[in-house]
Amino acid sequence: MFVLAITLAIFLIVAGLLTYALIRYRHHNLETYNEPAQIYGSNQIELAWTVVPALIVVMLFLTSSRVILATQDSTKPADAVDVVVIGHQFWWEYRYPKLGIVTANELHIPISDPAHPTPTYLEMSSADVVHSFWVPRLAGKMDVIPNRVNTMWIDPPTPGLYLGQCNQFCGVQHAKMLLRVYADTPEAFAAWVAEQKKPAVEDPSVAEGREVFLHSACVNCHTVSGTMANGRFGPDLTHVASRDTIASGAVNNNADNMKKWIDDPSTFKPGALMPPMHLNEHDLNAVTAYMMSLH
Ligand code: HEC
Ligand SMILES: [Cu+2]
Repeated sequence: MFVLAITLAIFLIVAGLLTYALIRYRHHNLETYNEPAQIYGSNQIELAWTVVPALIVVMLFLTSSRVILATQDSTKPADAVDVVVIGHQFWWEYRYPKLGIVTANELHIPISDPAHPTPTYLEMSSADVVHSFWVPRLAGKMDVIPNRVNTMWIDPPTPGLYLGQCNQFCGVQHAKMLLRVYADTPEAFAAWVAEQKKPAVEDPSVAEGREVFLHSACVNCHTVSGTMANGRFGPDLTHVASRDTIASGAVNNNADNMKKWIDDPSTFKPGALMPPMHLNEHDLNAVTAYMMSLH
């Protein structure tokens, strides 16, 4: 608000003088027109228009750096939640090292009560190219860069779904690399953590789909905890059915979309780095049922 007040005052002065000059000195009649006095070289005027703006810029610089330093220096409370964020072409990996959880694309965090703060500290890096984590209602942008760890923290006080978008052009499907942050009440967050910590459910009714999954290339790219599938090129699928969307927010998560996705990801996301699996109709249905059982 302080910066806004200063810039607003500058705008009003400049725009006011300009409007005044436009009206006061508009010429009506060429016959009676006299050129106003022309001033060439004036140390006073030049000094004034150099020194005054320089002082204003120094003042704006000091005010903003105070806020930036205070934000970055805040001490991390013991109850803070740690999340390792890894950007991939074109999805987000989230690892909670203290909780032993790995998930993708939908970040769950607890809301933070100002009296008892539980902020979430993000440690961010990239598996391939530069991405950028940007959820406008939570914080500023932070670039996600290979071979470098950037950090930021977020602490929304109100529960809800906060949407965002990868904000550095990272390839063909950059536009569908969406961010979804779920700020949960402490109880809802604890319940989510308890569910995610469990190994994948072994529903006997989808045993056939599990076999197809475990005997195809899926396992090279995807992890399902408790099975031999431990690939890390694609999202962790241990609890994929618990997510509202698939493919980084590209489409809603339901059996129909899941089937189309597994058959050919380019239906929704041309250029996604999962190849079309081209399973036969029977196997495709079985694998889809298996995916939808992974709550
Ligand atoms: C070459 C590696 C590769 C193979 C093989 C592969 N996938 Fe994927 N998969 C990916 C990648 C990469 C993504 C993320 C794509 C994106 O969102 O841009 C993905 C995304 C998914 C998703 C969406 C997950 C989410 O949370 O949004 C599902 C479900 C999925 N794959 C299932 C399968 C199944 C089932 C198979 C085998 C039939 C399979 N995949 C084979 C790489 C692979
Ligand atoms: Cu990206």
